[in-house]
Amino acid sequence: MSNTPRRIPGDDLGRGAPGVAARGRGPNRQGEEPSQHDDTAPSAGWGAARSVLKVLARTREPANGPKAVMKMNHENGGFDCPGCAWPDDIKGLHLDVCENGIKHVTWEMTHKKAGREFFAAHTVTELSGWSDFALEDQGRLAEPMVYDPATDKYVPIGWQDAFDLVGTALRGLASPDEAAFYTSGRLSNEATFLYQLWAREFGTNNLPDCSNMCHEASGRALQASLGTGKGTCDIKDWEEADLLIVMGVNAATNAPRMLTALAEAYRRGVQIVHVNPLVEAASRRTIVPHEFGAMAAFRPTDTGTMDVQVRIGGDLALLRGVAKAVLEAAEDDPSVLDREFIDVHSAGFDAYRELVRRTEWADLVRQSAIDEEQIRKLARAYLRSDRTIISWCLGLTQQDHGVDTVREIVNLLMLRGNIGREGAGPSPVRGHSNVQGNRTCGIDHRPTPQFLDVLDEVCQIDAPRAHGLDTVHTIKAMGEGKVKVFVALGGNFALATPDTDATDAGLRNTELTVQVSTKLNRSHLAHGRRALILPCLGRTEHDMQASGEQGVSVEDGMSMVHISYGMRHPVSPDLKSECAILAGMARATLPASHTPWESYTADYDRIRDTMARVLPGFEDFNRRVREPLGFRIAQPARDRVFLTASGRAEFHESPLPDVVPPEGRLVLSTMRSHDQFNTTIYSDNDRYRGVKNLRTLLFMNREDMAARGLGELDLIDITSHARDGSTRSVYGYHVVAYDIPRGSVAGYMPELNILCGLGDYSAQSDQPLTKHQLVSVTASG
Ligand SMILES: Nc1nc2c(c(=O)[nH]1)N[C@H]1C(S)=C(S)[C@@H](COP(=O)(O)OP(=O)(O)OC[C@H]3O[C@@H](n4cnc5c(=O)[nH]c(N)nc54)[C@H](O)[C@@H]3O)O[C@H]1N2
Ligand SMILES: Nc1nc2c(c(=O)[nH]1)N[C@H]1C(S)=C(S)[C@@H](COP(=O)(O)OP(=O)(O)OC[C@H]3O[C@@H](n4cnc5c(=O)[nH]c(N)nc54)[C@H](O)[C@@H]3O)O[C@H]1N2
Ligand SMILES: [Mo]
Repeated sequence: MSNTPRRIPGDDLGRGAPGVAARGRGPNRQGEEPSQHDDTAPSAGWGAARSVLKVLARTREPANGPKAVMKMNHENGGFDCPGCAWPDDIKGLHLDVCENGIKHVTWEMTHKKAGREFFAAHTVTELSGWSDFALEDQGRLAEPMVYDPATDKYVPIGWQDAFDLVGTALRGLASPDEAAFYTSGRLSNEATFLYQLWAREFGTNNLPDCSNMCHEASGRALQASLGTGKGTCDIKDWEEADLLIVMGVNAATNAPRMLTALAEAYRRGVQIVHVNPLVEAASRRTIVPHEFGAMAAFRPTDTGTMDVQVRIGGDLALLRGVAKAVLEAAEDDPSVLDREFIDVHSAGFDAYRELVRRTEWADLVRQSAIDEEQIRKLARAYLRSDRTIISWCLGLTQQDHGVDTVREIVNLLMLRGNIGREGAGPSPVRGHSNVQGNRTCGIDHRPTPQFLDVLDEVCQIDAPRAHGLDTVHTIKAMGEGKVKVFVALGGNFALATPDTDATDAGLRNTELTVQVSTKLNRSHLAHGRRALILPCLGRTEHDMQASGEQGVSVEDGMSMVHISYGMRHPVSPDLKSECAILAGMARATLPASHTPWESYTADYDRIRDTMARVLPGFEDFNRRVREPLGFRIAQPARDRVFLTASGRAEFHESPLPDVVPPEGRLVLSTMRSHDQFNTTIYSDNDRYRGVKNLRTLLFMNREDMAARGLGELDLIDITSHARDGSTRSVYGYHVVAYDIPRGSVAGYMPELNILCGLGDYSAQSDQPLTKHQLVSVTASG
């Protein structure tokens, strides 16, 4: 094993930056022509500045915006960026922020308000015709509203009346399982704990959440392989690794602060490999996000990384190919394997080795779309490395075989003992800023009996043991009339979920929908027979309760828990905190409850005291959460303690999935543009991919275009072919030539969710297959 990390020359596997030659054709949603622009060129720093300034101007926050930015992700007294879950810089950077975090925060900080006058002026039917951009652009929701069927408008309602309406509806159900309680990954740990306590004390585990669409596969795989649902790395490991393999993530857009880690790694000469059907911006340029203050200094550099352009769904085959090359090398030189790790800490190695031996190179090449020599080159990089981190996001998880792929990551890492030591391990890139904390604090439709036993004992409740509904099955149950009350703490269920039409029909089929939100969105318009909009404080706003100002805690993607305080006056006096709203609804539902809902609301330290008794790793929560940078939840797997049935890390033998599309079909992956946060669209541009004023597009390989007689920006219709034989179509999209493997195409969520049939979800994770839809494409007739 070499101790000197070597850098792989950039031109090894990369195939050049993507080029988009866009000619204007047809107006887009905002009435402008789609066009090409040059912000993909290495002066993108100014593009970022322009993009941020536009958002600041639109939210009328040019003065307060920068002040808020200075307080983001600060170790003392700041608030946690509500954007992504990348950890804060442990060296206490003065400006640990990024372009997209700034957009996200200023979006929440707008002074514009959608109050009673707004709702009096528009029927729900009229609003349903508005664009999603226009809905959120009305500003912050300002007071509780209830739907009035007589006028088809939302009208004001007092907070207590709203709580009573929820309580009466829930108590009127034949069974608590006729209600579902959705969470988006923004909810604080304290609100999360109250939410699941309310649902379970009421009597159901129907707790669908955005993880069901996001990293459910990672959680299940890591749990099975390592006995932990989370990654084992922390940010220090990222600083010590000598090989970083980054799979299925668009880091420059979706975890921009990861670029700081990548830039530092690059400077240290670390090998960086990006595995992605698209060559994304992070592999081409290193833009250090916290240098936002000196925008002109944004440093576009050639990162000199290796790009492996795998076909959509081909990651498992690629990983297995690397494992095959490693095991072949071990035949000559057994020391390339970490025998000690394998013998002492793992189980199942011999069966795995035999499976890999039996798998033919030809199949691995065909399924990954990467030739054998390229796979061997990646394997050589792995063999040269002493400390490897493999990181991944949605490109791997939103697949039929997402669990198997993540388990294959662990298999590969284990071969060379890259688990539970410094600078090495599996490191998923989590999504929403607190999506990991939501799971830690009890949002789980499949809770373990151990968790429920402790919850019952500490909180004196009798939680149900039966598993509840996840996101896909909640939609089905609403459609069948089995779920009659739908409560959402944040998020935009109507748009974020697959099969937009089925979700819409499901929501409309309920007795009551309750949306706790900050901004108007589609989920307020796709509502039940009765409907409530309950506006809450955002993370940037002061939260005053009876005992004084409150902070809430969050957990980042690397298990660090810290406290976050607001920094400005609430946009409206009629807002309540998420904890207060939850406590109000819970009391109205459970009038005789012994849970001290009112006392919890008065002082969140009391919620944390209870959490400290229920949640492993949260001992002494109130003190530790107030330490600078907070505390890290202990990770047994990091210390090679594996809480699996065998007490060892488990090798897994998964079959090689067939991901090659049949003749005439293509595989569609849906993803985010640079200017959106999930269902919130900031503009119709996708700067790093060189697209302007266009979202209804499909990125396609030139040869696949030629085979269909399509020219650049031609109008196309896309039809998806679901596994149950049903088809769904969108019309009048534009095809954009792109550097993407043949047979693979990509476009944007949430517009393309309409194509994702509700029945198309993974048997391994129940995740919707939003990165793997079989489609056919024809010129628009
Ligand atoms: N600015 C911003 N930040 C965000 C979000 C946002 O919307 N905007 N969303 C947050 C959330 S909730 C999440 S979960 C994360 C999502 O972060 P990402 O996972 O980066 O999200 P996507 O935009 O869906 O991009 C998926 C990436 O996977 C690649 N890909 C697609 N199919 C495959 C495949 O089969 N194999 C491989 N190897 N790659 C593939 C795509 O080309 C793309 O680069 O980001 C979080 N951060
Ligand atoms: N086709 C396709 N579909 C996907 C994906 C994909 O890659 N492809 N990705 C999936 C993934 S990874 C995810 S995480 C989901 C995202 O699904 P969600 O989390 O449901 O959607 P968001 O767009 O993040 O939710 C935005 C809304 O949250 C509300 N909000 C914002 N801040 C706050 C707050 O502080 N408190 C409260 N209560 N509300 C707030 C606002 O009203 C805003 O309109 O989408 C999934 N859907
Ligand atoms: Mo996510």
